[in-house]
Amino acid sequence: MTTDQVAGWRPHMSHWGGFEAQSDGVRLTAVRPLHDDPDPVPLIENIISAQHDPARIDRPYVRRRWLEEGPGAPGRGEDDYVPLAWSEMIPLLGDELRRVYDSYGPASVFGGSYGWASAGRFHHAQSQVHRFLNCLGGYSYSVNNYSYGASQVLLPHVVGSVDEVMGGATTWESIAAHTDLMIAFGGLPKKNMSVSPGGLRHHTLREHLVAARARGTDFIHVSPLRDDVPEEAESTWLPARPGTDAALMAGLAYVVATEGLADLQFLDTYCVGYSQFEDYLRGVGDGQPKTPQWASDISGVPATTIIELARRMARGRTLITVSWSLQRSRHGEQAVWMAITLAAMLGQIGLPGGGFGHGYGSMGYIGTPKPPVAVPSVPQGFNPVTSYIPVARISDMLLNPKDTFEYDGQILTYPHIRLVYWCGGNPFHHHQDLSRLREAFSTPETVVVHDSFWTATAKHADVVLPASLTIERNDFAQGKNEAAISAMHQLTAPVGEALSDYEIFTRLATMLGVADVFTEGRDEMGWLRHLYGELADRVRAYDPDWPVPDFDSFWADGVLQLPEGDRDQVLFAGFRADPEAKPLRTPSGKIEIYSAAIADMAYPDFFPHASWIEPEEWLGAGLAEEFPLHLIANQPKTRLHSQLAVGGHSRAGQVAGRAPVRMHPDDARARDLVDGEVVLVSSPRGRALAGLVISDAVAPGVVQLSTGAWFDPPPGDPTMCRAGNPNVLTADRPTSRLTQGCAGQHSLVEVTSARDLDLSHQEEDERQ
Ligand code: PGD
Repeated sequence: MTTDQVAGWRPHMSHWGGFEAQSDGVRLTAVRPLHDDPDPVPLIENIISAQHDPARIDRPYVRRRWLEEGPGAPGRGEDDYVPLAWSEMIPLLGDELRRVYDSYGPASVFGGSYGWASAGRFHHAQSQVHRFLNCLGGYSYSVNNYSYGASQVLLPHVVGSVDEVMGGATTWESIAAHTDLMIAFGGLPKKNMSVSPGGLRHHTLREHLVAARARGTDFIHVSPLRDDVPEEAESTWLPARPGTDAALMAGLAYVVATEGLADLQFLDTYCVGYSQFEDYLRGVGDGQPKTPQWASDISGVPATTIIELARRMARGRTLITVSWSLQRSRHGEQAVWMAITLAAMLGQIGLPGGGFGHGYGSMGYIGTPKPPVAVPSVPQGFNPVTSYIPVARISDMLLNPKDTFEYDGQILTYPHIRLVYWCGGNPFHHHQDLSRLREAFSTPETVVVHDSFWTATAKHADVVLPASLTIERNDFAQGKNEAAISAMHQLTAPVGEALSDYEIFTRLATMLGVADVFTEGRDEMGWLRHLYGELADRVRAYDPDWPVPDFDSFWADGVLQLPEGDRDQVLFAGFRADPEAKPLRTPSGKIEIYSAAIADMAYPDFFPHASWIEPEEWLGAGLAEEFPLHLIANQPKTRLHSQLAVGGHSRAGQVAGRAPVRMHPDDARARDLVDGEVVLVSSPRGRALAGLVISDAVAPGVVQLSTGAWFDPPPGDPTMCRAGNPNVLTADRPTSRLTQGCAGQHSLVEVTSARDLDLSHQEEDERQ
């Protein structure tokens, strides 16, 4: 034990950073960030204040009508719940699982269970649920994610890999040392970069920006939000109209092409299809040259600025980065492909500090070198089921069993789902058009949810099982690309009768006769020792001299440093150095500016080269008269997604008890709205109440309502959210037929005062 542990300080980790805490065994009595974290984030407070909130699920519950009338009983989302003892719940759920597997087979169980859940290698919720369902025979699954699902499909066609673009991104050290101009489409928001899956021990963004500025890197950010970049970057703001980045980049590319600034040798050696793209720029097929004026008319950025910027990009070492949020919109992939194309024209891909990146503004690990040793995770077993969906097609799947749909050159069939098993995610937070999702969730016979809180997803389940928080169990974590693992000590007893997902599945597996396969004879600490042992073997195989203490010493120290990746890592440096020996994994082995594979798919909404495609829901089109404002539904600042929304830091960010919606002063004045009042945000899909914040950091014509408020519809009206969840407003449309990703970032809306609305019926839900 360290001196601090004797004093009661024990280490822990969250997706938003590490901390140490003292506890009285029931709750945390003191918390401090890790002593060597240069810039810790205040989200840690949410953990302390949310733990004993009345919204915790204290014991197992079952929906009343499901219990009384059986599987398929109506009323999901409106019904009340009956508490059960674990000894009653396990056989009830075990029998239901057995019934569904025996009657309909494993493909009828949806275990896609998307969600971030919590940090921790062993208690990783998705791994646990997948392993358990595989012990029963498998499940219909989901592919890709909500974060960058469109890019996950596009990037393999264009540069041959997703992992390399994300994990192998040019490091911040390389940027600070070499980049003259970093142009960030979608900005570099600190709130996103403070988070990393699995956590991060050091928040170093500020240090990197200061170092880069000191050496002379200039930052420009293109975004509807001025504060999408930390102050340290001293960035120049280009407030482009939301969703028009691909057009703006095409205008930049036009200048590069027509002023002789393109690196033709690079394009010839490392790329295929530039001539088709240049034809597009010059308007050969459609009669519309993509001139700076054309780009300006669409994006709102002055043509002179576009011309100047293009020339400047060609003058020095330039890194073009696109945030993940940009591809989370209709045709959002085009901005990603266009950025790669523009970077290829500048000829700097593979050079230190140059080329392109994807996600510097989206996640803490982008720009951190990939460590050479991979940390083991819980094996998920074998899933013999072949039916799957791209993750954001959940409502379509539930509403249209056996229908076909297009995806990445294939025609797939939606499985007929009888039982949905969700563990570690909140679809009633993360999916679009929530009233449609509620309709979709009314179709299965049974919905099972494990969560720690009565989220809207838990309130749409038949069987609700209380999951412990990370501070109520033991684990260890590794942040993506972090060269360390961090011990996560159990800090308190679980609240009520909450159990870890592992313990819940172990009890179910025992009842169903598959405990040996599921547990392999290990308990929680047995698994931690086992995974640590595997890691120790891998580290020693990589470097026999690397110090790896035994598990107990690691557990007492709280951290094990691992071998580091290359701090000078540059994306595609190997390919640039020797394209023959290290080709990209594309059909041509090169960067595909034009993709013959995509051309073969002949999708009407996806051309074989990057292009500007106007979204259907668009300013200037019919809807704009009724809904003239452009909503940005981005990630929240005071919590991660919807997690711990009842925590103190999260609640402190509310305005008038609801999610804050930001609006430019001119737009507020035109609507006679005042700062701090409750407003109604409306779209063609629904309405959300929110608290108004008037700010000139938001471009005129734009409003920002972040995600994460727990969907809170009044009885009988699922199109309305009283808490301010923007996903009642967003459309459940895919990014495109090719990628079928989440397009939830944008919607057209109108904002009106709620002064005349009767808000008196907003008493707290009794179940909380
Ligand atoms: P979270 O709030 O992280 O959201 O969607 P996601 O579903 O991941 O949900 C995690 C849930 O898991 C929480 O309810 C938490 O309490 C629970 N949980 C945490 N730990 C555990 C555990 O150990 N066990 C169990 N059983 N439960 C646990 C996020 C998704 O939203 C993402 S990643 C993105 S990028 C999308 N972004 C947008 C967007 O930009 N705009 C819109 N409109 N919509 C989006 N949705 C997407």
